[in-house]
Amino acid sequence: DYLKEKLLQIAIPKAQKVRQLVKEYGDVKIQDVTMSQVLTGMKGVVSLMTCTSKLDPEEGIRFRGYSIPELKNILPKIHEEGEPLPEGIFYLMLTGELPSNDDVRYISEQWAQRAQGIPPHVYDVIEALPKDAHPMIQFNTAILAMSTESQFRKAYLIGMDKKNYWDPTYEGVMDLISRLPIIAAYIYRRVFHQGDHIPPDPSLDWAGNLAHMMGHDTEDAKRLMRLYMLIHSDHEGGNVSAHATHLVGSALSNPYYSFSAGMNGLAGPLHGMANQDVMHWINKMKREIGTDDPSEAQIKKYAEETLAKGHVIPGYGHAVLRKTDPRFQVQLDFANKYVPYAPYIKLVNKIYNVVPDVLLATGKVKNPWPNVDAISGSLLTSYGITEFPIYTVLFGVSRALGVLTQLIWDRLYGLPIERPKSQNLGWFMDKANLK
Ligand code: CMX
Repeated sequence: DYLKEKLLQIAIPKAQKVRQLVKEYGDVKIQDVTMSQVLTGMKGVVSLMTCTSKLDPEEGIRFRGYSIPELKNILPKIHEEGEPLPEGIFYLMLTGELPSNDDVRYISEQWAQRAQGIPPHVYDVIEALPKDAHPMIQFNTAILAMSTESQFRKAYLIGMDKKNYWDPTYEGVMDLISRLPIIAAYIYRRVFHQGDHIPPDPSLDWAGNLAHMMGHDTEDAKRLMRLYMLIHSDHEGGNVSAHATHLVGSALSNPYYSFSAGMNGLAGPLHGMANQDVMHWINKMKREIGTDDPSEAQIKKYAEETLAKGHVIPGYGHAVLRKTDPRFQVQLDFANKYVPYAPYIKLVNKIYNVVPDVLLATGKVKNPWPNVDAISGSLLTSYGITEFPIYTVLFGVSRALGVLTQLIWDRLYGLPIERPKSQNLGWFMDKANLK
């Protein structure tokens, strides 16, 4: 596997640097941490090392230094006019280098081949769940069921040298990523299409195949799926899905356990489930107002009522971003280009015109702008993928690319178990001299 050899060559000097930093510069102070940072979700506390991507509050995400608009131009595509292949961003996050067409083809082929190894019991486990179990429950259960295939545990028990842990991690990650589209499509067809399954087409790319297996086999749907898989793939290391994957991986849990932990976090409404909740919020608004095409004044009132009830407006706000999410913008540009008259896209535009001011008026929301989830469901719906509960699963398939790449790097760096210190309320009160 030339990719593995290349990765090791890149990683050896970097791992040495990490060891050197710990040994020779371990006492260098990097930050002061305040009471409020700890008590409000550790925002801004630098406590993780993640190399796959970096999030700037104003500019948004960069993957190994490249923004989304840049990647749209430089990553390999199937068609000139099409979207980059997610295989390319995986290669970039893994190696730190831009892939050639051959590199992308190699990964496509690797994944197509490895995808064939899903053990039959995984389908039995999915089938044992009620059809109306949320697709994220089915997805995560399948991920855990697939961990019977983990090579990491076997290698660990045999007594592998810890320097080599990255190797079975890499193998598990490649297997797992290759299989996620099949699992996601299986769940989709099981729940929403009477179990009428569509076999993979090994000649297709990873994201194109997902659209194909879901039954959305047009070139347009495949193009959308490539974009979706590209932009959801990573968002730095501190978000819940990335951090949970990293944390559980630090106990040397295998890639399946680690990714499953991340997916449990993605299923929360403040994180990945927001893409489904946005659609519920929009549809409830249409029902309550009694029209499919509410005015901006009506949307404003509905948004204010949402806040008055003590609910969040899904799809808006962010723990780090302080501007419109470029992942929102790139989807809006895509929608305005290909499906400008789609009713849900028109609604997304109208909501964007009024909700930021409603949130700003609260005086407490730090970021009133839309995030990735404010539009992704409306875009999928406009392409006929109308079953909202599958949206977070699609997010999860994509998120695997970043968090699992970082997991390989965690093992290449030889990072130890994560164990921050906790204190009780009394300790914090003492620090503040509060009785
Ligand atoms: N609607 C209503 N209130 C909001 C809000 C929103 N969209 N965004 C923030 N707030 C509120 C917070 O709930 C908090 O209220 P309290 O002080 O009463 O607890 C206050 O504003 C300050 O919060 P913040 O510092 O601006 O935001 P946080 O970092 O705490 O939370 C996030 C970030 C994303 C959880 C929050 O903006 C939110 O709940 N948004 C809606 C859910 C959503 O879209 N999540 C998806 C994020 C992207 C992703 O991970 O997929």
